[in-house]
Amino acid sequence: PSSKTSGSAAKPPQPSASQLDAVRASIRDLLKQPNYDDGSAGPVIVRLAWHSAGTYDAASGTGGSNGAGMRYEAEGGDPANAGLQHARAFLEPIKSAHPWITYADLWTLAAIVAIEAMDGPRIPWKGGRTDFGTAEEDQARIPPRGRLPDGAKGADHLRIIFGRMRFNDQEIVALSGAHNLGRCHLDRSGFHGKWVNNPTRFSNQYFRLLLANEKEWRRKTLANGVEQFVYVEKVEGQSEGEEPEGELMMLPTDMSLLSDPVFRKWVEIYAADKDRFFADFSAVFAKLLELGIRRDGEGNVVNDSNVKAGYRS
Ligand code: DDH
Repeated sequence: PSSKTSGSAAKPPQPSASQLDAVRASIRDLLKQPNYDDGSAGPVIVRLAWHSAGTYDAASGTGGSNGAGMRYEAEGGDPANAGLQHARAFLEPIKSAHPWITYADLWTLAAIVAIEAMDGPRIPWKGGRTDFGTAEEDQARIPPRGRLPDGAKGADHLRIIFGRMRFNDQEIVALSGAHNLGRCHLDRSGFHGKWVNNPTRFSNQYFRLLLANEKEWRRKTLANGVEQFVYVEKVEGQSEGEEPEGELMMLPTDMSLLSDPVFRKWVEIYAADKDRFFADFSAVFAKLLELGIRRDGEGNVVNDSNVKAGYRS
């Protein structure tokens, strides 16, 4: 780490490779959760990291995974973040056992360890994020609510939300492939079900299912009035007045990847080429986790006010 800080700036000690490996091992150990969802904490932890980073606004330089602002009501209470308290609770024992790591680093590191443990690609990760405290200047850096995507919308909405983070069309589709993991919960988002048969194994199945070669996607209105799509046998005509039944689901935003021709091109590429998807996903997820984080030439994090942190992995 650089030593050109001006005296007062507190630098967290640089973790040794073995300290970081110990955190990685603790994360791998807690992924198996037989009594939770599909038996793994992995998917909800991935979503925690994504929502911590996905608040980034390139124009103002605000938001992003630095700070771990979701520990506070202002960000944690955003309805878009409903359910992510489970991910934070899963990780709490790791923070207690390895107090040197910041929450912001732990959440992002846990996601890439989880993705790899679920048969996904290796994803580069750098540490050095700091946690916002309760001081007014820190709290002022917590991003406003409403910056995360709304699953009920379409392609234009995706380009606005992800364009704000400076992601292009290819990156939007690659990122969306994270819906290979996990499920929707009625009591969190109001949507219901999982995207793929095995939601704890990372693959390109989501893209192959989207293209629906064997069955078809039908619009369904749930009892709560929320509209999603379900995967059903192809049948001639539509039975009147009855909602279709199907175990697998898509959000309206997922379906917009099919109806938009540029998005669709990438869906077809990723459905046909798992290695390409893994390589592109690894690159774009790493980029997501770095949004809003300023580093000096040596990779050390530079904060607005001063150089506070001083390490990288
Ligand atoms: Fe997502 N996502 N996501 N998502 N997401 C949900 C669950 C999970 C949208 C909406 C939802 C990404 C993009 C989008 C994961 C990862 C990622 C749920 C269900 C909704 C709704 C929440 C619940 O009820 O518990 C929308 C809209 C978008 C978009 O506009 C593209 C991205 C980019 C990622 C990522 O990680 C890169 C994961 C994992 C889950 C499963 C969570 C769980 O608890 O299981």
